[in-house]
Amino acid sequence: MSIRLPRRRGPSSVAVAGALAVAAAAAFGTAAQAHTTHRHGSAAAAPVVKEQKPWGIAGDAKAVKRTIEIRMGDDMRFTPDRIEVRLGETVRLVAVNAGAVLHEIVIGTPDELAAHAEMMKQHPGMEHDEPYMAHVDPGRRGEIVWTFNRAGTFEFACLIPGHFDAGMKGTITVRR
Ligand SMILES: [Cu+2]
Repeated sequence: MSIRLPRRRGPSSVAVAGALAVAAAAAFGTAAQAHTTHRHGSAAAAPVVKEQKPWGIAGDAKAVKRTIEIRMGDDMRFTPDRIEVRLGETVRLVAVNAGAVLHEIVIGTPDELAAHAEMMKQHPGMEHDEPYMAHVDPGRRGEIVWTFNRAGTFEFACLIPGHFDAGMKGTITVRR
């Protein structure tokens, strides 16, 4: 398919300005969406953007071979608080909120999680949604489908102010 465009000697400033406006609008649209689409477990949400992270990449539900249920309680504990996966394994993490308050599970490196927790303290109303996290209302369950394609020791944590400091975290070991 070919589209004929009128010949130009160079990019007209109008065209450039227009392109920039479109790009800016797209960027703002994405940001706005990221801050309003918050509810997890709604599988009908926008398609997951697969971005490689040091702790893996968003997984395909079809590739899931194992489901691990993790209970979250108001005692600020995850049960189990240690999980082991094989390098390359795609796992469905089902976070069950057995408590009476909101909890979340976020996967990352220890440094990344600590920095994120600090940011949440400074911006208490902050809402975010990434394929490596799930926010779970009391009595509900949330899911993360994640491919652990990087070996190492990672963590999962609840970054809600107070919860992280109370030690609400666990360890994920990815073995070769
Ligand atoms: Cu929590």
